[in-house]
Amino acid sequence: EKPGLELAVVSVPSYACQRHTPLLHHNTTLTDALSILAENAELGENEGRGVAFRRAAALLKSLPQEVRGAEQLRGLPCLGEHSLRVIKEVLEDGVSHEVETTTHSEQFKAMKALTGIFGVGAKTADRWFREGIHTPSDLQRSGHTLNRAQRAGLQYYDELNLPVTKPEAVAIGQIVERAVHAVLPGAEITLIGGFRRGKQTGHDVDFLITHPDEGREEGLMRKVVSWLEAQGFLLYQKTTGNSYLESKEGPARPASNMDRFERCFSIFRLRTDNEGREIQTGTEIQTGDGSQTYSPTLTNTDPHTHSDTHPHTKTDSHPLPQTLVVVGDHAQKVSWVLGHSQCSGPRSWRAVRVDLVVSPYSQFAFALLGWTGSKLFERELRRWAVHEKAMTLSSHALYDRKRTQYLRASSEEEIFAHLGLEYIPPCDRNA
Ligand code: 8DG
Ligand code: MN
Ligand code: MN
Repeated sequence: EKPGLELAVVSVPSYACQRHTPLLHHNTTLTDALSILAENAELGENEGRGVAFRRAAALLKSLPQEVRGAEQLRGLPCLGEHSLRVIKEVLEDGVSHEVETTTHSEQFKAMKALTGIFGVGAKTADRWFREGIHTPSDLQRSGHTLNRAQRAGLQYYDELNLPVTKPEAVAIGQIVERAVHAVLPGAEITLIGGFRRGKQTGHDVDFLITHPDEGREEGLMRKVVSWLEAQGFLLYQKTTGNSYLESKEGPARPASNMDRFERCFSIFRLRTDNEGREIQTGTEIQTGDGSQTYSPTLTNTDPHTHSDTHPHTKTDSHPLPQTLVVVGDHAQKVSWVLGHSQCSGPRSWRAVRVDLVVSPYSQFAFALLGWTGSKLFERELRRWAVHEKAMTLSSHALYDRKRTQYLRASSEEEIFAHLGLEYIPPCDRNA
């Protein structure tokens, strides 16, 4: 009679890549609880345990309806003993004791806060935690020597922890497109990561860049980054490319399946107005009462960023009004959302994490599949490939170990077909 009883007899496949996992599902209370435990395991560098909780959560995300009682879970895969215990507790009591203890634990809170700093991983955070550093402020006061990524991470801590919205992602996409087309016309830019899966917010924005003429994409990242830097769009960037590009005497290019994509981890400086639209470079901005001109400048004090193109401006000393007006042909209102930012007063831009990847055209489908995520979906695809098909899948290629050959693909659909899987569209890869 219970509406959910038929769940038990519905057969649910055990790999997340065999299932449709939409963004919105029916069991968020349960999956939130399991995600906390997964996160805690990952922060404690217990990867296996983390994956077990993630798999259990992903299974629940794929169910067509809300689970109301533990009896509905009979026969379902992916639910280990520990996950089942947590699920039952939440179903019966509304909360799990272990989850509550975790979220309130000083260590969990500190590890989350510290790994929330761009450039800080679990190992480093744990070391700091043991030294009594629990917050970004503690870290700042500690006088620890930080690397360039961590300095940027600390500087833009608050805003990098604000979700990036879809309009902001679109605005970043327009900038990336301008940059890419300025240095290589005909190149193609694809939004990947969570936004491609239909998420409305993200922790960053991810793009994949390629060019239909194989080879034209070589060395592209460097040029794109130079263009973006010259235009003042980058607050931070770390580009990794093929080493042979750095010097003519470098090692020969490895086989195409072995090489690693040119990649750029960056922090963009995104000008924003109320709608999250990007304001064109060079727009003059003035305060509402017209008394004070605010030219969009970097307010950071890090000498490693572009002090040459953007003179430092200390705005904390004379805070600006809440609303700015863009002076020009079409005056626009600009509102501040980031007045609390550490190193600057209110201003008309925000820092956004952006990942750029360049792939050769022949590997594009693999790169697209590999960088669309979710992370668990990717992991499950590779696990399926190895254990069920004796194939090796990467973001570069698919290798058939029985036939000892690479399998070509020019679309994600072809890759799923090679793997003997039903095609799962990006919006259903939210495992
Ligand atoms: P979010 O940003 O909205 O929080 O979620 P996301 O977009 O799904 O997460 P992400 O951390 O931006 O990662 C997006 C995808 O990129 C994810 O499927 C994993 C993949 N990815 C990395 N790093 C690497 C890497 O080094 N190699 C490959 N092949 N893929 C990677 O994040
Ligand atoms: Mn992302
Ligand atoms: Mn990313």
